[in-house]
Amino acid sequence: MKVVGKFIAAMSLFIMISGQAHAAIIEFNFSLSGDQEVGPVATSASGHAIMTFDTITEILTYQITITGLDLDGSQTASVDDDIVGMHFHHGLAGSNGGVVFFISNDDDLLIDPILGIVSGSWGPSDGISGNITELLAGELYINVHTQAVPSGEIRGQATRVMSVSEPSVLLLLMLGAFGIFFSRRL
Ligand SMILES: [Ca+2]
Ligand SMILES: [Ca+2]
Repeated sequence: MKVVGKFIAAMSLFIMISGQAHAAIIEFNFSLSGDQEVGPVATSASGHAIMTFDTITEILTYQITITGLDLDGSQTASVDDDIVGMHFHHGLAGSNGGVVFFISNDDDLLIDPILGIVSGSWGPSDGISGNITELLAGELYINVHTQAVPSGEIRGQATRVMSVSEPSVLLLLMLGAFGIFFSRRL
């Protein structure tokens, strides 16, 4: 039992250290396109999103660059390309889900219609708290709705960049597997 106690203590310490190592910035990098819509939309518009999530402050900072669409309705004469809504939705790739955050309502939203850049941050004050598990699991997507395609013209699944601290997760899994093996021998 002493050995088991020591092992549990060591595991606890490792998880604590590992947990601290994970109090970090998680990066997302993904594209938005018509073919990610359910069903696919034929469009020349596209987008790219770069986001970071701070695990301490729980603030998601996003920057979405969009080409081929009109962010403020004054960039082109046609109304077809006017963006009428941008949201984070909850749903896996290939399926539609409900809105979890209205980007247009973001309190610190910045829009540069000439460069086609939308940026802001979604944090606890914006109601991110109930969506963090889904965000980190890749279950959220950004949908850009236009006059021409109100259901969504381009879409992108929020996809994480493998962070540098991932190897410690692998190490933890290996240690866990070793622990199971070790405990069976006792
Ligand atoms: Ca327009
Ligand atoms: Ca905000």
